[in-house]
Amino acid sequence: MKKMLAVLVALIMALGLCSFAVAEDVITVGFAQVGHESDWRAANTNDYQSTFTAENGFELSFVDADNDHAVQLEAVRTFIQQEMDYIVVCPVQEAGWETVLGEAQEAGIPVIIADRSVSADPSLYTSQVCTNMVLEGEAAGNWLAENLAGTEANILVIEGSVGASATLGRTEGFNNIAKDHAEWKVLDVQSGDFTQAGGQEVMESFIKTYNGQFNVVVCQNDNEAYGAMDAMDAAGITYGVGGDVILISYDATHDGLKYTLDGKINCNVECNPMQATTVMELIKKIQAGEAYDAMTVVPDQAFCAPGITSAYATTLTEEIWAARPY
Ligand code: GZL
Repeated sequence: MKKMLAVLVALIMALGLCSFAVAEDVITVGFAQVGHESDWRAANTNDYQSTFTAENGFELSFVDADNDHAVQLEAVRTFIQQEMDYIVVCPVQEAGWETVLGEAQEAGIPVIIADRSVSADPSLYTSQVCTNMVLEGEAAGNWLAENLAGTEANILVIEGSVGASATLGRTEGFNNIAKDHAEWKVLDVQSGDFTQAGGQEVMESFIKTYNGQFNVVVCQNDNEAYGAMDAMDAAGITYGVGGDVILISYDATHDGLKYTLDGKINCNVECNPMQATTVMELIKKIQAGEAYDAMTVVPDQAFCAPGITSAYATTLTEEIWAARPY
């Protein structure tokens, strides 16, 4: 009896130690997300929450900053106090990161900047995983130049959130192409804050001022494009393939590409939100003391509506759309 009891105790101890050992091995990650402003953001958040799981050896502490830079800074400071193993930030805005990144560095916590960029010196953070927003803007500009083939363009731009690298990069890239086209005129630029409500509000305001004067609308994400479509529908303005207005969008989300497939959006430039696995592999390399890249760029592509052939965008088909990962 005593022998059986001893074996039982040893077994419980072993299991106990085992679970303690597992607890020791969990990597804690503090994740300060931009917010919940768009379908793209939802896909990005879902990707992190389904990647940084206990099964994969992680414990994810998630903060939705609701597009507020101050909330995001506070979240990072909390992660520092909680002594997270790693901190991942999708920065609401480029500016204002030097101090808190210095605090994380002082605390010896690696910080990975993901999705968007910060203007702080790269020596202040460990690594970056992102897409190339300037190339995304140039892809939209090149597709438009190809599609217009020298004809005039009077362009309205609904930008993303003010100060976000996605906004700054897409605008820079598009203007890199626009500057070579004297036949193009950008009539106005306003921020729609990457939301559908913002896109609709700005488009309604544009229609009041520029109705009948514009033939291109560039929305810096799909949700803004949905809002712009609602506003143009209400004003009886036709857009898309065969419409009076060429509509360009970014993100190439599931619904954004459905509108592209249906010819409502002429060109949709992808920005890949599925970045969590890349971030996880990076963390594993750092954890194992292996070499890692200072920057990893997640590849993008552009799509255009059926019936449009392009050297700068893939003509969308039902099959391509059905096979998309998000
Ligand atoms: C781009 C990302 C942008 C998306 C928007 O990398 O930061 O923020 O284009 C999202 O949909 O709100």
